[in-house]
Amino acid sequence: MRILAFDIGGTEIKYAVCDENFNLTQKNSVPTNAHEGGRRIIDRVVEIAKSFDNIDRIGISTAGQVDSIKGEIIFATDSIPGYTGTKIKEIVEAATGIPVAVENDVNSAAVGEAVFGAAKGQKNFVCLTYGTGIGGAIYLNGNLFTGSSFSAGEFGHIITHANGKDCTCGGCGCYEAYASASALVKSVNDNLGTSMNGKDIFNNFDNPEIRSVIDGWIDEIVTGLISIIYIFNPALIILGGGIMNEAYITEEINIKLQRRLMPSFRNVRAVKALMGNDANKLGAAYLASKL
Ligand code: BMX
Ligand code: ZN
Repeated sequence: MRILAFDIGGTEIKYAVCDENFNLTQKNSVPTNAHEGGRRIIDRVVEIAKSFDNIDRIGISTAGQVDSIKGEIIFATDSIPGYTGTKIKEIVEAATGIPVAVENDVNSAAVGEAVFGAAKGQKNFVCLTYGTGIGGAIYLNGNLFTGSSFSAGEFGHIITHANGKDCTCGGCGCYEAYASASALVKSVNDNLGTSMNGKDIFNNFDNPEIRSVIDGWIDEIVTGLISIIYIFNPALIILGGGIMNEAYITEEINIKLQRRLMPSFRNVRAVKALMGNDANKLGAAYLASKL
C-alpha cells in the first residue's frame, strides 16, 4: 500500500510517500502561506496529491482541533486564520477519489511515537511539541484520548499566567505564549535587541544573558508540565519540536521536574521524540493505513 502523508503546520506543508513498511521517501515541503486561509491550504494539498500516481490512501496531520471522523477542523487558532470549519477529508476525497484520514498534528505525532518511536510499548504517556505553538496529545490505556469533542490535550492553552499575555486562541496567559519555541525566540530578541532564530540562540549558549533567558524559558516549560503530570501521573512525557534536539533542554527539564514535583510523581521521565520531523507524517500514514 502506498500512502501519501501530509503534515500541515503554520509555516510549512510537509509531505512524503510512505510504503507498506512505513518508510518515507520523496520528502518535500511547500510554504503553508497560512494567511491565504484554509481553503487555499487544502487546494494546495489537492494539487500535490494529484501530482502523484498510484496512491492508495492519504494521511493528513494538521495543526488545529480535528474531528477525525468527519476529517474537518473544528477550531483553529489565529496561527492559521480562517482554518476553522475547513472540511479537509470531504474536499480531498472528492478531488482525488482516494480515502483520507485526518488527525491533529500532535495526536499524529503521538501515534507515530507509540507505533514506531520513543513510546513503543507504552500504554500511558503524554506528548507535547514546542514550535510556533505548543501542541499536546494524551495516550490512555494504549489509545489516543480525544475527549468528548475531539479536542483533548490542547496543552498549549492551559493557563500558566493569570491575566497574562494575549494568545492566538483568544484567551490570555496561555502556556504556549510563554513556553513555545517562538516565545523563546521572541523573548531573547526583545531582551537583547537582536533578530536571532532558534539555532542562533543555541549557538550563543555561552552568552550569560542568552543563557538566563533560556533558563527562564525552561522554567516556563516545567511549570506547565507539572500541572499536566499532576493530572495524568504519566511515567513518560515525549517532547517534540526541532528545538528539543538541544540536549541541554531535556536534561534541565528532568532536573527541574525532580526538584519541583511532589515525591509521589517523580517516577516520570521526559524524553525527546525519536521520530523527529517524521513523527506526524508516520502517525497520519498509520491512521490512513487503518481506514
Ligand atoms: C496550537 C494549535 C494546536 C496545535 C499547536 C502546535 C491551531 C492552528 N494550532 O496550539 O492545534 O497542535 O498549536 O502547532 O489551532 P504548531 O503550529 O506549533 O506546530
Ligand atoms: Zn491560547
